Amino acid sequence: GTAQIGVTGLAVMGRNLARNFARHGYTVAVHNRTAARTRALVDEFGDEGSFVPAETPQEFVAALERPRRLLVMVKAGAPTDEVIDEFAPLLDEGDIVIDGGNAHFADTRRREAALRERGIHFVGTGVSGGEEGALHGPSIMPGGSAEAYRAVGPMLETISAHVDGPDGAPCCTHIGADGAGHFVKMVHNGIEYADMQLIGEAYDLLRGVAGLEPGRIAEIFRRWNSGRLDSYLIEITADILTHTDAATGRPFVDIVADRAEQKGTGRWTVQTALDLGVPVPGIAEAVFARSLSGHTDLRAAARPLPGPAASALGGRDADGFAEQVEHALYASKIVSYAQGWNMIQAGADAYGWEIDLGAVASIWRGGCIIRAAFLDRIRGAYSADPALPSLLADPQFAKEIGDAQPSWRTVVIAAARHGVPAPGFSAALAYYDALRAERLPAALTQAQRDYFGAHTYRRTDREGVFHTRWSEDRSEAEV
Ligand code: NBP
Repeated sequence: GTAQIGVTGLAVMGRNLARNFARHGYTVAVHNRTAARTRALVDEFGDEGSFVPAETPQEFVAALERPRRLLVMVKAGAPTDEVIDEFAPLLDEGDIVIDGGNAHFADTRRREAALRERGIHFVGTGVSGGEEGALHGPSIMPGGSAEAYRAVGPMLETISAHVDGPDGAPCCTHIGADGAGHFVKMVHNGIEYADMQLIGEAYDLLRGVAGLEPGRIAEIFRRWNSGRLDSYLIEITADILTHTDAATGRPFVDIVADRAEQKGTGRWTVQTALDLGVPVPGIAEAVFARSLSGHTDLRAAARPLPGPAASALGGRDADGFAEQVEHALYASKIVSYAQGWNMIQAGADAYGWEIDLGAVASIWRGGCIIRAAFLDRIRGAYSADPALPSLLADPQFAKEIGDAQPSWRTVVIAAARHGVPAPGFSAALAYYDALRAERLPAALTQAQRDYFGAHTYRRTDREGVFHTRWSEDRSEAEV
């Protein structure tokens, strides 16, 4: 075979990744269960580079140079297992299967172990950036062994997004063994949910509290986008808010049904966080907010409930308020990224991955949905202190969040006073205050547990584990 890489699964993502490889000068074998897609790719884009179309798995495998590199881009879940089962018998020791689908990291761990038994490398790889990213440069998060990465890493780095131009830093790095790449991709998506929720709350507050129209809010977002909030999501938000619905002439945002859907990676993040015991309330609130929006029955039932009249601030001091919202958004963003990075560390601890936390920030600077100037700051924080326990402990972030917190509180108060839901802003503030608290009411919780269940407690003044005989004479026993 002569192809350096093969792509099987030629829907939007696979097709565009195959084209991206070809445009970078690689010979690409292409295959799809339904051969019409393979032919369509070569017919439409064959002149972009060197493609070797294959109709059958046998032809596809034969087209690849050794060790073979196969990128699987099929629908995540059972189809991935079916494709692996179909191809594995055709492969030899040392061949490398890359799964670029949105697999759950636990599935990736299982698949990697099974293929390793047969001497085949399995590189579960997170790919972010959607259809456009796949073609022009995504952010790529490969897991699997270091040996496998040596064989596929350079090609993946070549087709990834690059920060600061084509000769700049690639948005691809080896994340860690087995499922580490898909784990980190999952957390990326969780952070993306949180970012989107916080932006939604900022918009809602500017509208519901300051009484601003979408066009005016777009200008504010555009201004924010030239500052520390500079990011893809802020940029597209401004663009969406200027869009007018052609059919009605109304702001587009007003004619979209207010029910946010989800494909499940945010939910996976929160489920996994619960299993790992790592607090990620910012991500959880974002997942729950989407879920709540879809409960039309609950919402209809609650609609008659009383609340404050909307828009009490009116146009007065809208700019001052917008400034405060910017602080709240930025502070809440720091908190949700801090939670995301804690979760990556927790995953690394639980599964024995050596993840370079700064490198994760580095490869999210381009290509992916959460790409932002901010990520370079996170990279910098971890390069200054690789053992940073929390982003909130970084001196620069600590200073910024400290400076932001008075405005942040004002905004959360305004949200409550005006009846605008801001679960992301308030949960982030509660997390911030809980972490900084000298004493938490967890003391009372633990006392309650000891009261009703003899679950014991520790004391602040001396070592040991204690129980109070609540239903007897209330004497204390050391246990
Ligand atoms: P889809 O997720 O829609 O999958 C369609 C592809 O899967 C087609 O090539 C289809 O072949 C193939 N396929 C299916 Br379905 N069942 C199969 C089976 N049993 N055996 C062999 N092939 C099978 O495509 P996509 O949107 O391009 O996404 C591909 C992967 O990339 C997914 O895992 C997705 O989660 C992930 N991803 C998507 C995005 C995005 O923005 N869309 C971003 C990042 C990652 P057929 O043509 O014969 O039906």
